[in-house]
Amino acid sequence: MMKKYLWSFALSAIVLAGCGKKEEPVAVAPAPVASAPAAAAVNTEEKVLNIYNWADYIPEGMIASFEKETGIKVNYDTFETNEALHAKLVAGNSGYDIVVPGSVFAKPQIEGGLLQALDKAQIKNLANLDPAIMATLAAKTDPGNKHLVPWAWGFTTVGINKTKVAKALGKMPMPENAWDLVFKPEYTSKLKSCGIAYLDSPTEIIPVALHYIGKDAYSNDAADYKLATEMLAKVRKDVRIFSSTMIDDVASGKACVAIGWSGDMNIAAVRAKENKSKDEIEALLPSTGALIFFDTMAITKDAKHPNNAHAFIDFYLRAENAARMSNEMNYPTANKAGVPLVKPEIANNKTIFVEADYFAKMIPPSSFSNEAREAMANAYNSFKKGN
Ligand code: SPD
Repeated sequence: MMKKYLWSFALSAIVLAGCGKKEEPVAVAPAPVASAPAAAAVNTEEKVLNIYNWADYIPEGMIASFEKETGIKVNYDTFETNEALHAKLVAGNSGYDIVVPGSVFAKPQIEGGLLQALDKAQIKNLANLDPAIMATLAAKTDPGNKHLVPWAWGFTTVGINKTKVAKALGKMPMPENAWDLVFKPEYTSKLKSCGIAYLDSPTEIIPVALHYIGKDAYSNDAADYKLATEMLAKVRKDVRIFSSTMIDDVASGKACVAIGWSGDMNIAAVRAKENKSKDEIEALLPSTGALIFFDTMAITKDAKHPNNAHAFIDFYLRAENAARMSNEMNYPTANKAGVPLVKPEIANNKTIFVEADYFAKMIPPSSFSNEAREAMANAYNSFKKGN
Protein backbone atom coordinates (compact mmCIF):
# COMPACT_ATOMS: atom_id res chain seq x y z
CA MET A 1 0.00 0.00 0.00
CA MET A 2 2.86 2.36 0.86
CA LYS A 3 4.26 2.03 -2.66
CA LYS A 4 0.93 2.96 -4.18
CA TYR A 5 0.97 6.37 -2.53
CA LEU A 6 4.53 7.25 -3.47
CA TRP A 7 3.43 8.82 -6.74
CA SER A 8 1.09 11.12 -4.94
CA PHE A 9 3.77 12.45 -2.64
CA ALA A 10 6.11 12.68 -5.63
CA LEU A 11 3.54 14.80 -7.44
CA SER A 12 3.00 17.29 -4.68
CA ALA A 13 6.75 17.57 -4.19
CA ILE A 14 7.28 18.31 -7.90
CA VAL A 15 4.50 20.83 -8.15
CA LEU A 16 5.12 22.60 -4.91
CA ALA A 17 8.85 22.78 -5.58
CA GLY A 18 7.99 24.47 -8.89
CA CYS A 19 5.92 27.02 -7.01
CA GLY A 20 8.63 27.67 -4.44
CA LYS A 21 6.28 26.59 -1.65
CA LYS A 22 6.69 24.17 1.20
CA GLU A 23 4.14 21.38 1.35
CA GLU A 24 1.55 22.19 3.93
CA PRO A 25 -1.46 20.17 4.97
CA VAL A 26 -4.49 21.23 2.98
CA ALA A 27 -7.77 21.64 4.76
CA VAL A 28 -10.17 19.97 2.38
CA ALA A 29 -13.13 20.22 4.72
CA PRO A 30 -13.90 23.04 7.12
CA ALA A 31 -13.59 22.29 10.83
CA PRO A 32 -16.97 22.13 12.52
CA VAL A 33 -17.84 25.39 14.25
CA ALA A 34 -19.02 25.05 17.84
CA SER A 35 -22.42 26.70 18.00
CA ALA A 36 -26.03 25.88 18.69
CA PRO A 37 -27.12 22.97 16.47
CA ALA A 38 -28.65 24.36 13.29
CA ALA A 39 -31.71 22.78 11.76
CA ALA A 40 -30.73 20.62 8.79
CA ALA A 41 -31.10 22.71 5.63
CA VAL A 42 -34.07 21.64 3.55
CA ASN A 43 -33.41 21.20 -0.14
CA THR A 44 -36.38 22.79 -1.86
CA GLU A 45 -34.98 22.53 -5.40
CA GLU A 46 -36.90 20.67 -8.06
CA LYS A 47 -35.61 17.09 -8.13
CA VAL A 48 -33.48 17.46 -11.24
CA LEU A 49 -29.73 17.51 -11.88
CA ASN A 50 -28.02 18.14 -15.23
CA ILE A 51 -24.51 16.73 -15.58
CA TYR A 52 -22.05 17.15 -18.46
CA ASN A 53 -19.08 14.77 -18.29
CA TRP A 54 -16.55 13.10 -20.56
CA ALA A 55 -17.78 10.05 -22.46
CA ASP A 56 -16.93 6.65 -20.95
CA TYR A 57 -16.17 7.97 -17.51
CA ILE A 58 -18.94 6.78 -15.17
CA PRO A 59 -19.61 3.26 -13.98
CA GLU A 60 -22.75 1.56 -15.21
CA GLY A 61 -25.58 2.02 -12.73
CA MET A 62 -23.99 4.83 -10.69
CA ILE A 63 -26.51 7.43 -11.85
CA ALA A 64 -29.38 5.02 -11.23
CA SER A 65 -28.13 4.42 -7.65
CA PHE A 66 -28.02 8.17 -7.00
CA GLU A 67 -31.50 8.65 -8.46
CA LYS A 68 -32.92 5.81 -6.40
CA GLU A 69 -31.39 7.07 -3.19
CA THR A 70 -32.27 10.76 -3.60
CA GLY A 71 -35.27 10.84 -5.92
CA ILE A 72 -33.32 13.35 -8.05
CA LYS A 73 -33.67 12.74 -11.80
CA VAL A 74 -30.30 13.08 -13.52
CA ASN A 75 -29.91 14.18 -17.13
CA TYR A 76 -26.44 13.01 -18.08
CA ASP A 77 -24.79 14.23 -21.30
CA THR A 78 -21.26 13.63 -22.51
CA PHE A 79 -18.57 15.50 -24.42
CA GLU A 80 -15.31 14.45 -26.06
CA THR A 81 -13.05 17.47 -25.72
CA ASN A 82 -12.32 20.28 -23.31
CA GLU A 83 -12.90 22.67 -26.19
CA ALA A 84 -16.51 21.46 -26.57
CA LEU A 85 -17.26 21.95 -22.87
CA HIS A 86 -15.50 25.31 -22.76
CA ALA A 87 -17.50 26.67 -25.70
CA LYS A 88 -20.75 25.78 -23.91
CA LEU A 89 -19.67 27.45 -20.69
CA VAL A 90 -18.50 30.61 -22.43
CA ALA A 91 -21.78 30.82 -24.38
CA GLY A 92 -23.64 30.73 -21.03
CA ASN A 93 -26.99 29.19 -20.10
CA SER A 94 -25.61 25.74 -20.74
CA GLY A 95 -28.34 24.27 -18.55
CA TYR A 96 -25.72 22.10 -16.82
CA ASP A 97 -25.30 22.07 -13.07
CA ILE A 98 -22.17 19.92 -12.88
CA VAL A 99 -19.41 19.95 -15.49
CA VAL A 100 -16.09 18.09 -15.49
CA PRO A 101 -13.36 20.18 -17.13
CA GLY A 102 -9.72 19.12 -17.29
CA SER A 103 -7.72 21.28 -14.88
CA VAL A 104 -5.98 22.97 -17.84
CA PHE A 105 -9.36 24.49 -18.77
CA ALA A 106 -10.78 24.74 -15.26
CA LYS A 107 -8.27 27.43 -14.34
CA PRO A 108 -9.41 29.97 -16.97
CA GLN A 109 -13.02 28.94 -16.26
CA ILE A 110 -12.60 29.84 -12.58
CA GLU A 111 -10.80 33.06 -13.48
CA GLY A 112 -13.54 33.92 -15.97
CA GLY A 113 -16.27 33.46 -13.33
CA LEU A 114 -17.84 30.50 -15.13
CA LEU A 115 -17.78 28.21 -12.08
CA GLN A 116 -19.12 28.85 -8.59
CA ALA A 117 -17.40 28.32 -5.26
CA LEU A 118 -18.42 25.09 -3.56
CA ASP A 119 -20.28 25.06 -0.27
CA LYS A 120 -17.90 22.67 1.47
CA ALA A 121 -20.31 22.20 4.38
CA GLN A 122 -22.50 20.21 1.97
CA ILE A 123 -19.64 17.89 0.94
CA LYS A 124 -18.54 15.97 4.00
CA ASN A 125 -16.76 13.36 1.86
CA LEU A 126 -14.21 15.95 0.73
CA ALA A 127 -12.22 14.51 3.62
CA ASN A 128 -11.77 11.33 1.52
CA LEU A 129 -9.65 13.11 -1.08
CA ASP A 130 -5.89 12.73 -1.29
CA PRO A 131 -4.38 15.85 0.33
CA ALA A 132 -1.36 15.70 -2.01
CA ILE A 133 -3.58 15.92 -5.08
CA MET A 134 -5.66 18.68 -3.52
CA ALA A 135 -2.45 20.57 -2.73
CA THR A 136 -1.41 20.20 -6.38
CA LEU A 137 -4.74 21.55 -7.59
CA ALA A 138 -4.61 24.41 -5.09
CA ALA A 139 -1.09 25.38 -6.14
CA LYS A 140 -1.61 25.24 -9.90
CA THR A 141 -5.31 25.66 -10.63
CA ASP A 142 -7.76 26.42 -7.86
CA PRO A 143 -6.35 28.44 -4.94
CA GLY A 144 -7.86 27.27 -1.67
CA ASN A 145 -9.57 24.32 -3.42
CA LYS A 146 -12.64 26.51 -3.66
CA HIS A 147 -14.20 25.29 -6.91
CA LEU A 148 -12.91 21.89 -8.00
CA VAL A 149 -13.22 18.30 -6.84
CA PRO A 150 -11.26 15.67 -8.76
CA TRP A 151 -13.25 13.13 -10.74
CA ALA A 152 -10.21 11.14 -11.83
CA TRP A 153 -6.74 11.66 -13.18
CA GLY A 154 -4.73 9.96 -15.89
CA PHE A 155 -2.27 10.74 -18.64
CA THR A 156 -2.12 11.38 -22.34
CA THR A 157 0.05 8.79 -23.99
CA VAL A 158 0.51 6.37 -26.89
CA GLY A 159 -1.74 3.34 -27.12
CA ILE A 160 -1.07 0.45 -29.46
CA ASN A 161 -2.58 -2.66 -30.88
CA LYS A 162 0.56 -4.69 -30.19
CA THR A 163 -0.36 -7.39 -32.64
CA LYS A 164 -0.97 -5.06 -35.58
CA VAL A 165 1.96 -2.79 -34.80
CA ALA A 166 4.40 -5.72 -34.68
CA LYS A 167 3.14 -6.84 -38.08
CA ALA A 168 3.36 -3.36 -39.63
CA LEU A 169 6.85 -2.70 -38.28
CA GLY A 170 8.13 -6.07 -39.50
CA LYS A 171 11.84 -6.33 -38.65
CA MET A 172 12.01 -2.80 -37.31
CA PRO A 173 12.24 -2.92 -33.49
CA MET A 174 9.95 -0.87 -31.26
CA PRO A 175 11.48 2.53 -30.50
CA GLU A 176 12.79 3.26 -27.02
CA ASN A 177 10.59 6.35 -26.91
CA ALA A 178 6.97 5.41 -27.70
CA TRP A 179 6.24 8.97 -28.92
CA ASP A 180 8.37 8.09 -32.00
CA LEU A 181 5.56 5.77 -33.10
CA VAL A 182 3.25 8.74 -33.69
CA PHE A 183 5.72 11.52 -34.48
CA LYS A 184 8.75 10.05 -36.28
CA PRO A 185 8.40 9.53 -40.05
CA GLU A 186 10.49 6.30 -40.01
CA TYR A 187 7.77 4.72 -37.87
CA THR A 188 4.65 6.52 -39.07
CA SER A 189 5.42 5.65 -42.69
CA LYS A 190 5.14 1.96 -41.72
CA LEU A 191 2.28 2.28 -39.24
CA LYS A 192 0.01 4.25 -41.57
CA SER A 193 -0.90 0.91 -43.13
CA CYS A 194 -2.69 -0.20 -39.95
CA GLY A 195 -4.00 3.24 -38.93
CA ILE A 196 -2.61 6.10 -36.87
CA ALA A 197 -5.18 8.06 -34.82
CA TYR A 198 -4.76 11.36 -32.97
CA LEU A 199 -7.25 12.80 -30.48
CA ASP A 200 -9.17 15.51 -32.30
CA SER A 201 -8.30 18.42 -30.03
CA PRO A 202 -5.66 21.15 -30.35
CA THR A 203 -5.01 21.23 -26.60
CA GLU A 204 -4.32 17.49 -26.55
CA ILE A 205 -2.03 17.23 -29.58
CA ILE A 206 0.00 20.45 -29.52
CA PRO A 207 1.18 19.91 -25.91
CA VAL A 208 2.43 16.38 -26.61
CA ALA A 209 4.07 17.59 -29.83
CA LEU A 210 5.77 20.40 -27.89
CA HIS A 211 6.98 17.90 -25.32
CA TYR A 212 8.33 15.66 -28.10
CA ILE A 213 10.40 18.48 -29.63
CA GLY A 214 11.81 19.38 -26.21
CA LYS A 215 9.69 22.45 -25.54
CA ASP A 216 7.51 23.17 -22.52
CA ALA A 217 4.28 21.23 -23.14
CA TYR A 218 2.40 24.19 -21.68
CA SER A 219 4.21 26.92 -23.58
CA ASN A 220 2.05 29.98 -24.22
CA ASP A 221 4.35 31.11 -27.03
CA ALA A 222 2.84 30.90 -30.52
CA ALA A 223 6.35 30.62 -31.98
CA ASP A 224 6.62 27.24 -30.23
CA TYR A 225 3.34 26.10 -31.83
CA LYS A 226 4.90 26.84 -35.21
CA LEU A 227 7.84 24.56 -34.35
CA ALA A 228 5.43 21.85 -33.15
CA THR A 229 3.36 21.98 -36.33
CA GLU A 230 6.52 21.92 -38.45
CA MET A 231 7.34 18.61 -36.81
CA LEU A 232 3.75 17.40 -37.16
CA ALA A 233 3.60 18.38 -40.83
CA LYS A 234 6.21 15.70 -41.59
CA VAL A 235 3.85 12.94 -40.45
CA ARG A 236 0.52 14.52 -41.46
CA LYS A 237 0.04 12.29 -44.50
CA ASP A 238 0.44 9.20 -42.31
CA VAL A 239 -2.31 10.13 -39.82
CA ARG A 240 -5.55 8.40 -40.80
CA ILE A 241 -8.00 9.47 -38.07
CA PHE A 242 -8.61 12.57 -35.97
CA SER A 243 -10.74 10.78 -33.48
CA SER A 244 -13.60 11.62 -31.17
CA THR A 245 -14.37 7.94 -30.64
CA MET A 246 -10.92 6.69 -29.75
CA ILE A 247 -11.92 3.71 -27.61
CA ASP A 248 -13.91 2.19 -30.45
CA ASP A 249 -11.37 3.15 -33.11
CA VAL A 250 -8.65 1.26 -31.25
CA ALA A 251 -10.83 -1.61 -29.97
CA SER A 252 -12.29 -2.29 -33.41
CA GLY A 253 -8.89 -2.28 -35.13
CA LYS A 254 -9.51 0.89 -37.20
CA ALA A 255 -6.39 2.31 -35.59
CA CYS A 256 -3.30 0.37 -34.50
CA VAL A 257 -1.54 3.28 -32.81
CA ALA A 258 -3.08 6.27 -31.12
CA ILE A 259 -2.41 9.37 -29.11
CA GLY A 260 -5.04 8.82 -26.43
CA TRP A 261 -5.78 8.78 -22.72
CA SER A 262 -4.41 6.07 -20.47
CA GLY A 263 -7.74 4.80 -19.14
CA ASP A 264 -9.38 4.86 -22.57
CA MET A 265 -6.59 2.71 -23.96
CA ASN A 266 -7.15 0.25 -21.14
CA ILE A 267 -10.90 0.29 -21.85
CA ALA A 268 -10.13 -0.38 -25.52
CA ALA A 269 -8.11 -3.43 -24.45
CA VAL A 270 -11.08 -4.75 -22.44
CA ARG A 271 -13.54 -3.96 -25.24
CA ALA A 272 -11.40 -5.73 -27.85
CA LYS A 273 -11.44 -8.86 -25.68
CA GLU A 274 -15.21 -8.57 -25.26
CA ASN A 275 -15.43 -8.36 -29.07
CA LYS A 276 -13.46 -11.64 -29.21
CA SER A 277 -10.47 -9.97 -30.85
CA LYS A 278 -7.19 -11.85 -30.38
CA ASP A 279 -5.22 -8.61 -30.72
CA GLU A 280 -3.50 -7.28 -27.64
CA ILE A 281 -4.00 -3.58 -26.91
CA GLU A 282 -1.96 -1.63 -24.42
CA ALA A 283 -1.22 1.86 -23.12
CA LEU A 284 2.52 2.60 -23.29
CA LEU A 285 4.75 4.54 -20.92
CA PRO A 286 6.98 6.68 -23.20
CA SER A 287 10.57 6.91 -21.93
CA THR A 288 10.48 10.71 -21.98
CA GLY A 289 7.25 10.82 -19.97
CA ALA A 290 3.55 11.22 -20.63
CA LEU A 291 1.32 14.21 -19.84
CA ILE A 292 -0.70 13.99 -16.61
CA PHE A 293 -4.23 15.38 -16.48
CA PHE A 294 -6.74 15.95 -13.72
CA ASP A 295 -10.43 16.03 -14.59
CA THR A 296 -12.43 17.97 -12.03
CA MET A 297 -16.09 18.33 -11.06
CA ALA A 298 -17.38 21.87 -10.71
CA ILE A 299 -20.72 23.62 -10.40
CA THR A 300 -21.54 26.14 -13.12
CA LYS A 301 -22.03 29.76 -12.15
CA ASP A 302 -25.65 29.72 -13.38
CA ALA A 303 -26.55 26.21 -12.10
CA LYS A 304 -30.27 25.92 -11.41
CA HIS A 305 -29.81 23.00 -9.02
CA PRO A 306 -26.75 23.76 -6.87
CA ASN A 307 -27.97 21.79 -3.84
CA ASN A 308 -28.58 18.70 -5.96
CA ALA A 309 -25.15 19.23 -7.48
CA HIS A 310 -23.53 19.27 -4.03
CA ALA A 311 -25.48 16.11 -3.15
CA PHE A 312 -24.12 14.34 -6.23
CA ILE A 313 -20.55 15.49 -5.59
CA ASP A 314 -20.77 14.16 -2.03
CA PHE A 315 -22.24 10.89 -3.30
CA TYR A 316 -19.44 10.47 -5.88
CA LEU A 317 -16.85 11.11 -3.18
CA ARG A 318 -17.93 8.10 -1.14
CA ALA A 319 -14.96 5.76 -1.04
CA GLU A 320 -16.90 2.90 -2.63
CA ASN A 321 -18.08 5.05 -5.55
CA ALA A 322 -14.59 6.39 -6.24
CA ALA A 323 -13.27 2.83 -6.26
CA ARG A 324 -16.04 1.76 -8.63
CA MET A 325 -14.90 4.44 -11.06
CA SER A 326 -11.32 3.11 -11.02
CA ASN A 327 -12.45 -0.50 -11.22
CA GLU A 328 -14.76 0.03 -14.18
CA MET A 329 -13.26 2.99 -16.05
CA ASN A 330 -9.53 2.21 -15.60
CA TYR A 331 -8.58 5.66 -14.34
CA PRO A 332 -6.88 6.26 -10.99
CA THR A 333 -9.01 7.91 -8.37
CA ALA A 334 -7.88 10.91 -6.34
CA ASN A 335 -9.97 9.54 -3.49
CA LYS A 336 -7.48 8.23 -0.94
CA ALA A 337 -10.18 6.47 1.07
CA GLY A 338 -11.30 4.68 -2.10
CA VAL A 339 -7.87 3.35 -3.12
CA PRO A 340 -7.90 0.33 -0.74
CA LEU A 341 -11.18 -0.74 -2.38
CA VAL A 342 -9.69 -0.81 -5.88
CA LYS A 343 -9.40 -4.34 -7.30
CA PRO A 344 -5.82 -5.67 -7.26
CA GLU A 345 -5.71 -6.14 -11.05
CA ILE A 346 -6.46 -2.42 -11.49
CA ALA A 347 -4.33 -1.18 -8.60
CA ASN A 348 -1.38 -3.22 -9.88
CA ASN A 349 -1.76 -2.21 -13.52
CA LYS A 350 1.23 0.10 -14.02
CA THR A 351 -0.51 1.92 -16.85
CA ILE A 352 -3.37 2.89 -14.53
CA PHE A 353 -1.77 3.52 -11.14
CA VAL A 354 1.74 4.25 -12.43
CA GLU A 355 4.75 3.48 -10.26
CA ALA A 356 6.59 6.26 -8.47
CA ASP A 357 9.72 6.16 -10.66
CA TYR A 358 7.68 6.62 -13.84
CA PHE A 359 5.45 9.15 -12.16
CA ALA A 360 8.48 11.31 -11.48
CA LYS A 361 9.11 11.50 -15.24
CA MET A 362 5.61 12.63 -16.11
CA ILE A 363 4.69 16.16 -17.03
CA PRO A 364 2.25 17.81 -14.63
CA PRO A 365 -0.52 19.95 -16.13
CA SER A 366 -0.46 23.70 -16.31
CA SER A 367 -2.73 25.98 -18.34
CA PHE A 368 -2.91 28.30 -21.35
CA SER A 369 -4.02 31.89 -21.80
CA ASN A 370 -7.07 32.52 -24.00
CA GLU A 371 -4.78 33.95 -26.70
CA ALA A 372 -2.53 30.90 -26.54
CA ARG A 373 -5.50 28.55 -26.93
CA GLU A 374 -6.65 30.47 -29.97
CA ALA A 375 -3.17 30.40 -31.53
CA MET A 376 -2.95 26.69 -30.78
CA ALA A 377 -6.32 26.03 -32.42
CA ASN A 378 -5.22 27.90 -35.55
CA ALA A 379 -1.91 26.02 -35.68
CA TYR A 380 -3.66 22.68 -35.18
CA ASN A 381 -6.36 23.34 -37.79
CA SER A 382 -3.76 24.30 -40.41
CA PHE A 383 -1.85 21.11 -39.57
CA LYS A 384 -5.02 19.05 -40.00
CA LYS A 385 -5.77 20.65 -43.35
CA GLY A 386 -2.19 19.92 -44.40
CA ASN A 387 -1.29 23.61 -44.86
N1 SPD B 1 -13.12 8.54 -21.17
C1 SPD B 1 -12.78 9.64 -20.35
C2 SPD B 1 -11.66 10.45 -20.88
C3 SPD B 1 -11.33 11.62 -20.03
C4 SPD B 1 -10.21 12.34 -20.58
N2 SPD B 1 -9.99 13.57 -20.04
C5 SPD B 1 -8.80 14.07 -20.54
C6 SPD B 1 -8.45 15.46 -20.29
C7 SPD B 1 -7.06 15.62 -20.76
N3 SPD B 1 -6.61 16.79 -21.21
